[in-house]
Amino acid sequence: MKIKSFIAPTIREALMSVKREMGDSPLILDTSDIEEGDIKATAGKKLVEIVAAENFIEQDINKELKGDDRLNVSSKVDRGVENDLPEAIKELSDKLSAQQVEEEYAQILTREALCDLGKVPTASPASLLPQRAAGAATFAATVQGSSGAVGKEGFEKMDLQQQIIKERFISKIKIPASNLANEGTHKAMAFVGGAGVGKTTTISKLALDARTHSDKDILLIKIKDDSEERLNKLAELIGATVWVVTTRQELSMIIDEFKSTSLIFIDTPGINHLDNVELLELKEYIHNMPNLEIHLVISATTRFVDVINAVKNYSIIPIQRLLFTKVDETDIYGTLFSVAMATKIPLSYITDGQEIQRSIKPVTGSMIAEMVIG
Ligand SMILES: Nc1nc2c(ncn2[C@@H]2O[C@H](COP(=O)(O)OP(=O)(O)O)[C@@H](O)[C@H]2O)c(=O)[nH]1
Ligand SMILES: [Mg+2]
Repeated sequence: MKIKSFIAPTIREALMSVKREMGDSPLILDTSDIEEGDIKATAGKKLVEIVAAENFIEQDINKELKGDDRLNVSSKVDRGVENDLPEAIKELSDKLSAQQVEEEYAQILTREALCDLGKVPTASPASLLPQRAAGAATFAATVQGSSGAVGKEGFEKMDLQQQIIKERFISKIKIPASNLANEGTHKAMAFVGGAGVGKTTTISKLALDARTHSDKDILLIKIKDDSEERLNKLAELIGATVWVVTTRQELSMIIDEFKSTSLIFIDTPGINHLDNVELLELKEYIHNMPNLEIHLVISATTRFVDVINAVKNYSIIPIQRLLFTKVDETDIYGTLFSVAMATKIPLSYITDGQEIQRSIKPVTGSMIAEMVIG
C-alpha cells in the first residue's frame, strides 16, 4: 500500500494534490495542522498535512460505478454495492447523511473510521502506518484489550466498532481546555454575532449559572447601549453590576480592573456578518484586547455556508470560540460537526431553550457525537 503525506496551505489544496496522485477515492489516514516549530513548518505560513493511502478496495468498487457515484460512499452503501463494508460504517454513513453533514467531511470521517476499523480484528503491522495513524491503531488495541472479551465471549463487534467510530468522530471536534465560564482564567468573555441569534439570552444563562456556582462578583458589560433592558433586570435579580462602555479604552480599563475579582460577560450589538462597516466598528472595540475571549454566537438552524461565511467575515476580530444556540429548534445537527471540522475553532457552549435556567451546556465531543451519530 502506498502511503504519502501531502502538505499545502489549505485542506482543499492538499486534497487536490492527494486526488491528483491517488485518484478520486484515496483513504485519508490523518489530517492535521502543522504547528510552528514542526520540522515541516515554513516560517510564518499556516500549513495543513494530509496523510493518504491508495484505496484499492475503493478502486475495485469503482470499476462497477460510473461518474459522481465514485465519490459518494453513502450512495454506494445505499445500492448495496459495498456489502463488504462493516455494518457500523454503513450506519455511520447513513447517519452523517441524515444529519446533513457536509459530504467533504462525511467522506473524511468515514474513510478514517474505515481505516481504524480495518485494524480491529487483525492489526496491520504498525510499521505500515504513519505515526499518527499508528496512534489510532493503539487506540483500537486498547479498546480491544480493555474489553477483555473481544473474540472470546462474543463481545458485540458492532459495539466495539461503534465505539471506535465515535472516538474518531470526537477527535475531530475541538473543545476548549477549560470551559466553565471564565473562572480561574481571568478572562472576560465577549459574545458577538448577528441580531437575534441569542447573545443576550446566552449571557443571561451563563451569568445565572455563574451566580449559583461562583462567589465572584458578576459584571455585565454592554458595548454601546443598545437599550437591552434585560441585562439590567438580570443584574438586579442576581446582584450583578452592569456597565455600558462607549470606547475601547473604557472597556480595557474595566477588564483590567475587575478581571481577577469578577466574572465578566460582554454583550455586543447584533451585527450582520455582511455589514463590513459595523464589523470594523466592533473590531475597534475588541480586536486584540488582552484578557478577552471572543465567542461567535450562531443559531444551530443556520445553513453551513452561511456559518462559514459568518466565521470568515467575523475573523477580522478574531474569533476564539463558536457557540451554537437554539439547538432545540432543529433535530439536524450535521452543520455543527461540519463547521467544527472546517474551521477547527473550539466549540464552547450549546444552548437549547429560551428559558435562562439550565438551558446551556459546555460542549463535549461526546455530546456532539450523541447528537449527530448517537
Ligand atoms: N428556542 C430557543 N430560543 C432562543 C435560544 N436562545 C435565545 N433564544 C431566543 O432568541 C431570541 C433572540 O435572543 P436574544 O438573546 O435577544 O438575541 P441577541 O439579539 O443575539 O441578543 C429571543 O426570543 C430568545 O428567547 C435557544 O437556545 N433556544
Ligand atoms: Mg441582544
